[in-house]
Amino acid sequence: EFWHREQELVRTEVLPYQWNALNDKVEGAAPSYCMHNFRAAGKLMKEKKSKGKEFTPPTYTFRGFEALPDDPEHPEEDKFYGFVFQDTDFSKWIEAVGYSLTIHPDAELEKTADDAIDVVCAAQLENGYLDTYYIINGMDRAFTNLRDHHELYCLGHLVEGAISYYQATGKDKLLNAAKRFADYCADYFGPEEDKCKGYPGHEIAEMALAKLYEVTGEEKYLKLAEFFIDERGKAPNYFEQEEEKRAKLDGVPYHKFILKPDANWFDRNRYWYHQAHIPVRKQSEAVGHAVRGVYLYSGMADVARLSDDEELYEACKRLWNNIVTEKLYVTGGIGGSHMGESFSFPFDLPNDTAYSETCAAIGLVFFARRMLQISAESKYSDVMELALYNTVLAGMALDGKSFFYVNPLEVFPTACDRDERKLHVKAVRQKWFGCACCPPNIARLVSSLGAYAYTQNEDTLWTHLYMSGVASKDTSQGKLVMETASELPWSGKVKVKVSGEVKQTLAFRIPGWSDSSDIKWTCNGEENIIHISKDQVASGDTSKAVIENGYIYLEGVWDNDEIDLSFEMNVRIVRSNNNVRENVGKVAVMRGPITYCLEEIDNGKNLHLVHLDVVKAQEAKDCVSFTNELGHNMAVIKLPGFKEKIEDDANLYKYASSSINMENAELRFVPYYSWNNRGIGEMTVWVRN
Ligand code: FUB
Ligand code: ZN
Repeated sequence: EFWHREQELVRTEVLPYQWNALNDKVEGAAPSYCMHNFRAAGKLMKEKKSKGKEFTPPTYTFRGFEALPDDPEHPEEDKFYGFVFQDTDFSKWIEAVGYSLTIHPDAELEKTADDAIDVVCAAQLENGYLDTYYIINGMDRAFTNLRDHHELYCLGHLVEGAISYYQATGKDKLLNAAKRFADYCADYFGPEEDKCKGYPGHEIAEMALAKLYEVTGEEKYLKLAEFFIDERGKAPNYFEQEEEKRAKLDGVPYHKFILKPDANWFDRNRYWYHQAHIPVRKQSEAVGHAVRGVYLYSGMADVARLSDDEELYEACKRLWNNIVTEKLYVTGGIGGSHMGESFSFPFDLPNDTAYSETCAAIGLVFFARRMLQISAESKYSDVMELALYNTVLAGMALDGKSFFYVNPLEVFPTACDRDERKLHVKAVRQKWFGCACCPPNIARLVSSLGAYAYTQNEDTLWTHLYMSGVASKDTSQGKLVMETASELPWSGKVKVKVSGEVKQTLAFRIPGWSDSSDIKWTCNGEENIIHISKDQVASGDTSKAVIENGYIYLEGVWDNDEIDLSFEMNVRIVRSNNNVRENVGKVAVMRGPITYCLEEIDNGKNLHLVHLDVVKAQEAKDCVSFTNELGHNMAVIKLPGFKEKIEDDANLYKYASSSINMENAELRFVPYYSWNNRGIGEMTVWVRN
């Protein structure tokens, strides 16, 4: 089954590999220094304890946003290395470990994790503060650069990692450490007069604190999340005030940045990057750093749900709609611009210079999941599924051993290191990154996918993603068990067996990609069948089911019943809204939740000269076949097209009336997520027609 393979890959390949990476033991890969830093901070804490009053704490020196050893062969034992947020490599890893242990107990992995937790906890200050960057470099400057220095981002990841590990194992050592750091922050930040009015430069603490509130029931965590959300973007801007204070501390003149006469667009709008340009509740356009954006929106959705905050929910809806109507790639990626890894202006979705960071697609999945928790509407789950099957999966090689950070929709390898605009685009997955945010993010999402497939309230269980597996729900009448066997993403056939003799409404998503759906089910020995058309109009005995917001709701007392869902899955040839300048005159091929692409290995060089014959392609029969060539079963699509012959005469320019030599070509499309698993070469999602 599709996702089981991915989860097994995470367990057997990715987690051990990442543990080595965290310990700088992957040959040829950029060192992480993550565990090195925890050890260095732990050593310092030990020294502090043994020296007592004699201990002289380090005083802060800024050694760069990324500090690297002078001699890479011999990093100094006591120094902090890596990015200011390097601790989060551990936090994401332990989060993935927790989820993975829930699916598959593994004593050896748990032991490794327990030992790692000991190292991490030994680095914590007595007051609860835990970010090795400042512990090692000098606490005198802690919380003086919230805009750039990620301390609250480290808090957020630590909290999420600790919760996952606690829920998986019942062990609360890391959870207690995370709570102590959160308590320290709750004492430090807040609306009270004597507290700091700052908020995270990189969001995540908002959703993490909301989760911590749900796990512990302690209101102060939700209040802190709310505070962070509501302070953001208020005037006067906190980041600006903070910068002014810092200039004083550094004894340097302070120039209000945005008033600099020669400031470019990006600088004039620098608080967009942090979604801090206007108060969050007033925001309608997704702007700035894309990962930060969707992490913020996820936190907003959590707080809106937990506090019944209608105004905040409205802002979430506006931001969601803006993303999906103007800023979403056909691969489910977001954040098209490499300038600040950010959302670009409306409809700017470049293919060959796309940023489309893996983490940003993951953040979109987080946001979708949270919107679904408030209101089950397939407009969220359709996009969640698109992001998952395409950009998120493309972020990892099929053997789990290399990763993409940037996910372009078109690649000409020669240009990647020669065209300045494409220097961020890699034509081949990397073993690891100095800034290794994406690989552990994939690991934590893939190993917790069950939580995205379902949501529930007291009387309803929703299925959003069709993954094979067992879901169970404790109800006041007993346990409901739902066993799903899904053929997705290659066929739209899903079988669900329900048992438990429990009265419950079961809701199933009708995928937006399906041209029609047939739902057959038995309940109390009675057989029912309903046909749903593309525009979601039902025929058959419609008294037995309700269709709402893209979900079919079946109510009943279920016991040993079967539900057959059959979603018609055809090849779809799609075009963009013509505001997307890049894609005019081009089409993309999709089938079910999968977006396809052409690769050089199948279609030869010069993919810019390839045309799809849309008319013939739409009529093509038997164009889908299955292959196991990449070690797992996947559907490939062959469609008729043409290829312009390369012109090898000496004329760079000629009259437009001069003929172009075309030859027929059978185009072989493969799933986008599988690209670059067969060596380096050209790739394109959008094809001329
Ligand atoms: O800043 C922390 C992480 O590094 C961000 O989420 C990524 O976009 C990368 O910049
Ligand atoms: Zn990332």
